[in-house]
Amino acid sequence: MIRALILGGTADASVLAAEIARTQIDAVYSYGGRTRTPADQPLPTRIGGFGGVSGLADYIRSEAITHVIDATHPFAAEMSHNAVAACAETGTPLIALERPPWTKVPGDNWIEIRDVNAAVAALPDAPANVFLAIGRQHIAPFASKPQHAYTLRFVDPPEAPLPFAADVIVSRGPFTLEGELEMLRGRGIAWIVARNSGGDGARAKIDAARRLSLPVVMISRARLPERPCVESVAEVMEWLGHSTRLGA
Ligand code: 3Y8
Ligand code: NAP
Repeated sequence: MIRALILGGTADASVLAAEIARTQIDAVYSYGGRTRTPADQPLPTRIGGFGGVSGLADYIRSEAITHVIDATHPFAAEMSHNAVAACAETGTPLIALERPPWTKVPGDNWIEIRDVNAAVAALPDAPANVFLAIGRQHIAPFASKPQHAYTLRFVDPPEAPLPFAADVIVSRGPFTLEGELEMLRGRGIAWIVARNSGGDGARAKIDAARRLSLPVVMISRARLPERPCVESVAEVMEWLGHSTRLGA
């Protein structure tokens, strides 16, 4: 009998959860507990960390999990590393559901860099209106360039004081091209900093930047550990169905 654990937190994970609920496969959906009111899921849901690799391995054993699907965000690297280690330790089949990165198309003006510190360095010295579309957790390094007028976008209102003066938009997405064009034009944004999340939920700002000929400082993904990886919910369902067929 299958009992699947979905490491979620993305739009793709929500689509997978709906499909799994429809097929009546026994499953649990897991959020990391980053946002105040995460979207409801049609599956039993747990919220919060497991307590590192050992905590996840204990959870897999105590909850009799037979399959783990890592459907976390491409930048949720620590969770992905822990899933590989815990599944190796417990001998549990693991698959990752990961959308491909966005690729440049004619008209895109990307400055591709590896991490947030390089993103700060890529911004000009002369004051500019800068939109940081990288969430809440990794904005501190931009305090070293306080001359810019920053716009941030968070899922929840900021709880702590910000490391630099900034205007905060509170919105969880997904975002639309029209909405992004209006926001960027209205604020006279001249630079965008983004992470190459892939998927549709956040790509509107990239399309809007192209339309407005704005430079995008694009943070590339860190390398994730080797593990079986698919790009579609259908392939995950086949993987689960395949195991069911073998009576696992
Ligand atoms: C808690 C679940 C859906 C899922 C929505 C996707 C699309 C919108 C794009 C911008 C970029 C950013 C951020 C973003 C996107 C989707 C998807 C995606 C980027 C929720 C969610 C959780 C989180 C966590 C949150 C992070 C933050 C990152 C905002 C739910 C809404 C910037 C990533 O305040 C915090 O601590 C927020 C933390 C990790 C990155 C960061 O470092 O701040 N996502 N986002 C998940 C959990 O607890 O396990 O609340 O319902 C999910 C979504 N975020 O329902 O359609 O699928 O990718 N999320 C980035 O850099 O791309 C926004 O603003 O343009
Ligand atoms: P991370 O840095 O890779 O993980 C840090 C720790 O958070 C993990 O070691 C684990 O704690 C806990 N954790 C993360 N995801 C979890 C999950 N789905 N279920 C249970 N625990 C989880 O993670 P992150 O980048 O902060 O992302 C957190 C969540 O937000 C994930 O669900 C991710 O899919 C979602 N998200 C992230 C981004 C992004 O830009 N990073 C964008 C959209 C959505 P323990 O070690 O204690 O187990």
